[in-house]
Amino acid sequence: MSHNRHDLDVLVVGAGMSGIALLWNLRDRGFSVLAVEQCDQVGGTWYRNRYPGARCDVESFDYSFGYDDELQQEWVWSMRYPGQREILGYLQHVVERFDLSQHIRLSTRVTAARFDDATNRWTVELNEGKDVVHPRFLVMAVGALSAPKDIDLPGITEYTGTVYRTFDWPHDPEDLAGKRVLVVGTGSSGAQLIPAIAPIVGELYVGQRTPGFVIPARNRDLSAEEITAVKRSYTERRKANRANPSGVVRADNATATFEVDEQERRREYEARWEAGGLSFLTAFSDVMVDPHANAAITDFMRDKIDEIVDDPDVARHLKPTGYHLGARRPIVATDYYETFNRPNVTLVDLRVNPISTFTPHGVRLADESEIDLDVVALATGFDAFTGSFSTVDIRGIDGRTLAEAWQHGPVNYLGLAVSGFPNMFLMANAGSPSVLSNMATAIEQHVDWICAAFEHFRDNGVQRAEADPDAQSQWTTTVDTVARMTLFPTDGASSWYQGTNIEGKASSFMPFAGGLVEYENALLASSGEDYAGFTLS
Ligand code: NA7
Repeated sequence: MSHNRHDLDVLVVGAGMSGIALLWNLRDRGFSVLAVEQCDQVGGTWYRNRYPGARCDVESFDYSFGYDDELQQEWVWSMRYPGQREILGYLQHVVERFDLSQHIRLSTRVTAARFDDATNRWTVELNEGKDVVHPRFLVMAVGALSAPKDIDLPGITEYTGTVYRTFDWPHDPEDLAGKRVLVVGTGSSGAQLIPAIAPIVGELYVGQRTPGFVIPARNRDLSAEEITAVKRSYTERRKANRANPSGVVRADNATATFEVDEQERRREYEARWEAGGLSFLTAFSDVMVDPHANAAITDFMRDKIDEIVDDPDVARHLKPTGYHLGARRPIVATDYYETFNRPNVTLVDLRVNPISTFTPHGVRLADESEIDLDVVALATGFDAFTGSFSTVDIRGIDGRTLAEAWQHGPVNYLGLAVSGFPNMFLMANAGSPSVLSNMATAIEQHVDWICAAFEHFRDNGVQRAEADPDAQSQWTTTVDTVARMTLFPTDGASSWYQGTNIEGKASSFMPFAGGLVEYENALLASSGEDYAGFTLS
């Protein structure tokens, strides 16, 4: 597809879930729009993270688009939680069905982008300058979790066996049957991978540094009746999701933890543990704000670990301590704790016995013990939020780099725009609810706002929209203040929410913790006042 290089309205960077949604909606509003994607296929996160067990922790019905009723009526999800392949199939279907691929360039990386003060357009270099485009608007739909954390394991380059990473698991991995495998990392990715491969591999070693709080998913097939019932009221369901702080209707409990007695408390925890999924976190209204309430629910989880895991010593090492449930991303997985009862699974507590070095054939631990390995699988996480921006040389007014503007953290206005970088917008990343909510709903919210804003700009001849520095610093303070009202930023344990999982990264609580509803109010307060906080010209 060719674009006249100077009449491109919008360049969308990334064709994952957010890029596809934005491209589709802008195209339908008559904008000339191009999406570029560095991978050779669309799907972003759901194309790359194809490790065994990869699955979303938001239910299928809600982790999808509501823009087209025929689509949501016709598409059939198979399970309560969608697996990676099914989500990818869905996104590919959307691209095909709505004829979007003619607006997408695959295997195309944005390597540099510079704002041109004279023309109020961006000059964007694709694939190291092999091509250049000049869009009016640049929208970074690059994903909050798309840049992997650098490998920081001693001696890993000495190791001669296979190394896989969850974030770009190969298309044709070797058969793991009977192999000796070490998984490093027990966040969401590790906790999904571990139970998925344990029944296949010969020996599985789980290298755990910080134990996570793992909530059972209780995944299952969806029944025809359930599917029909949801489809009958899909529009209302989407509306209700949008009106919920987490972007999805969950069985929130308005009662506080200590308003009920011990027995009632246990009953509530138990019911939610059995139901599975993230509504466990909303068992009581104060779980994420009152440390005592949080301690009560985590005591329940530690008891569950004791109940499930046969070996008391293994159970002890699996129990998280020293940080609050929710302060690090809560994990939803299937048969996680049960997996440690398998005879071929060994927990290696890296806090007690750290990796001394990898060797050509395996790994040596601090106690001098050696483990021979065929495969090392790294589930070591991401340089969240800012990581996907740091590989692009983005320059705003006077050539100032985004890296410089963000040296103390990803400051922005409303999670949408950065002062000094006119006509650049962010999709579902730092400064907005993004990862703290159902991403599909967060994306929809941003798509709506950006589409309406661009239409307003088009109708009013606005060629340049820039966040005001004051509005930006106020929003940055708001993001910080709101986070401090919760237990999110309270803990010593490293968390990608705060950048503390990456050595040397500026630490700040990056997503907006106030929920989608408060956030929507802030968005409307700006757009309703002729885009207050932006200078339009
Ligand atoms: P996470 O949640 O950041 O988990 C990464 C894990 O890897 C975590 O357990 C880390 O331990 C561990 N890790 C990282 N580096 C090391 C080293 N050097 N040695 C040992 N262990 C290490 O990433 P995920 O991919 O699991 O999940 C990211 C999000 O994707 C998830 O929350 C969903 O939203 C989807 P640590 O905690 O640092 O002690």
